[in-house]
Amino acid sequence: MRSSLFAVVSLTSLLTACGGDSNSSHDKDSTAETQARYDISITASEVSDFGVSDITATVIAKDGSSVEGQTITITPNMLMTMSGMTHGTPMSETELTLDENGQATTTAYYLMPSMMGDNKMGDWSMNATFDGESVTQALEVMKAGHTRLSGVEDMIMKMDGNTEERTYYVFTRSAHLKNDDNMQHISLFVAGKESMHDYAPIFIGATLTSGMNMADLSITQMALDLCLMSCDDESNWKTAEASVESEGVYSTMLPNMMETAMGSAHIRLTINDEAKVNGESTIAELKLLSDGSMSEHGGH
Ligand SMILES: [Cu+2]
Repeated sequence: MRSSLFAVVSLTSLLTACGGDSNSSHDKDSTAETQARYDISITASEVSDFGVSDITATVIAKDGSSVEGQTITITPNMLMTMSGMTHGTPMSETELTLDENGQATTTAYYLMPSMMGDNKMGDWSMNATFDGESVTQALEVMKAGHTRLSGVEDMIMKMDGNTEERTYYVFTRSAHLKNDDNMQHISLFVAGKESMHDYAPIFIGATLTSGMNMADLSITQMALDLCLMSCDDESNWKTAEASVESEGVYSTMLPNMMETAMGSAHIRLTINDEAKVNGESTIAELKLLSDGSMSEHGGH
């Protein structure tokens, strides 16, 4: 079964997530080369049905010295085939601390797949910069998907000097059925747009910096609510809990969706007491179960 809802969500993100500013300050050398002092490499886990992949960077100093505790910067980039524009994508972290093996791992939440059906959308790459040296690794992103909600008074500055309602993106990390309680354990990630190249995890204590008139948005209240059915009844809404380990990650439990034959939930997002909107509504649909429809974006 194919989900028409998800097709709409994906198309919306294609048209609007990537149609904005084109001027990027992102002009790194795109060749994967390593200069004298370090071997830097990037590996990615398989991209999930919802466009989530772990990215691991490894730095080896050629003189054998330790790089533990030093910072590496990871920058995602998509070069759009049609427009030639570039944009980034939400990441759990972009400034990472290397461990004793010279490794650090972050998570990418992709806004778009490389291919949609037979149509090439663009080329994804991941850049790692460490101590003045950098490597860019091309990546295939076979699947992507998210739900968008927008600010109302919550506006950001664009590069052309205009403003736009800030966009928030909700990604499905996982939705596992645990048979001991017959509940679907849901894990989500929420990011907010700062610019085409900067997307920040959303959590209480975060400060967004690209507000209108350079005003910061310090997040002091945030609620991500989910409801599976009978959502006119407020008691059927549940507020997801923030992870203590990972910024922007939220989890909750919902009734077994296999039994309810529903692959998506209704969601609401409130930040600093402003309900984010989906057109006229404050409720959006978030796909939680993969029905295989995303694999059509595979291409090869
Ligand atoms: Cu794109």
